[in-house]
Amino acid sequence: MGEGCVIFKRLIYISVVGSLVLLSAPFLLISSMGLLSILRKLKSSPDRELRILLLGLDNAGKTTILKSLASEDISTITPTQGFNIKSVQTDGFKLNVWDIGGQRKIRPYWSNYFDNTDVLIYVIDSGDKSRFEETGNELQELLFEDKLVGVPILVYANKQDLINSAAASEIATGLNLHTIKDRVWQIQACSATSGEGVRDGMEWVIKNIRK
Ligand code: G3D
Ligand code: MG
Repeated sequence: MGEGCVIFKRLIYISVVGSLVLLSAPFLLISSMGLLSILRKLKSSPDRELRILLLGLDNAGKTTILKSLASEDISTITPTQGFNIKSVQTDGFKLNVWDIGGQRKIRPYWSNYFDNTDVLIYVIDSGDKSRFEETGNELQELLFEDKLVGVPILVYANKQDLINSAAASEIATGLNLHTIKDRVWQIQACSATSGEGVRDGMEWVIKNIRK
């Protein structure tokens, strides 16, 4: 065998191994990233940020969910005065979080935050049956918002760890979620304190981000 042939074989070997390493790199990368990072990588481009609205009545568990999602990723949490809105911004990713209900007077100003929403996440305290009607009404109003037409919605049936909590299916029926026909929706049972179910919900979000 000539020396040229050996060098040629080596070159082929190096290029095959090199390609395999290059091909597997994205998968290795994804498995080592947090969910928010994956969201960011999937959606971010220099001129477009991913916008998620995280809404629900006060005490539903939004802040706890946010903390459980964010881990080390969140760089700033800025409470906006008067609105009770938190804006979480990382590069290519923006999460607007606020408590709805009891803030009807400022509702006209909300629309600033509705612009270009990619996904709406609505959090419900599954243990607080006395407020199911109130939270259902708020959700209905959101579904009628012009700027949120067609925006995918994930409902977290939170606090599933409480013994008196309603099942996600019960909440879906009570809130008439099955009548939603103008967008994709999902209800996800979760417990923000234990973290159970939170990740599953975000995986649905990733799959259903508005194109
Ligand atoms: P909000 O941001 O929607 O207003 P918070 O709600 O995240 O501040 O949570 C309100 C309270 O509910 C907090 O209790 C929080 O610990 C609790 N909570 C949030 N998620 C869960 C859950 O999944 N299970 C249980 N059992 N409690 C939860 P405190 O006592 O701090 O007010
Ligand atoms: Mg809060």
